[in-house]
Amino acid sequence: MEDCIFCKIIRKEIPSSIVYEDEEIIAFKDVNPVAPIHILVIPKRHIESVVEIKEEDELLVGKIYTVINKIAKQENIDKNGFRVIVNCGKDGGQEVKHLHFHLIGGKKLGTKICE
Ligand code: DGP
Repeated sequence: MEDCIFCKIIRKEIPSSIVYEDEEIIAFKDVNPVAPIHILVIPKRHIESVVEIKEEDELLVGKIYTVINKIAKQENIDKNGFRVIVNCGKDGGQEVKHLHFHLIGGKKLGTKICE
């Protein structure tokens, strides 16, 4: 059993504000939102980061984007747009070692995508 904070959220050992869930994917509000909408979309399977994605995960990772599409509509940000960010590793600023997609929107975002 993974001793990872997001795995604990998946197992409901840590409370979170869940906005979407199916057998393979869960999405919940980020605890430190940087915009009015800031949701983390994650696979339930523990994949550490982008560099740990394997061929067998291709369908799952593709499905994450259709889930993001659904959530964007659900949260009413599909028309105005949003940003999807995946941090990877130390230089990428990844703090939680469980693959996650930040879905950020609900305001006009800055044009800088990195500093
Ligand atoms: P990253 O820097 O890409 O690894 O982003 C991790 C994000 O996870 C960060 O924006 C804060 C969020 N986060 C960390 N711990 C928790 C938690 O326990 N609950 C929720 N909802 N979000 C968390």
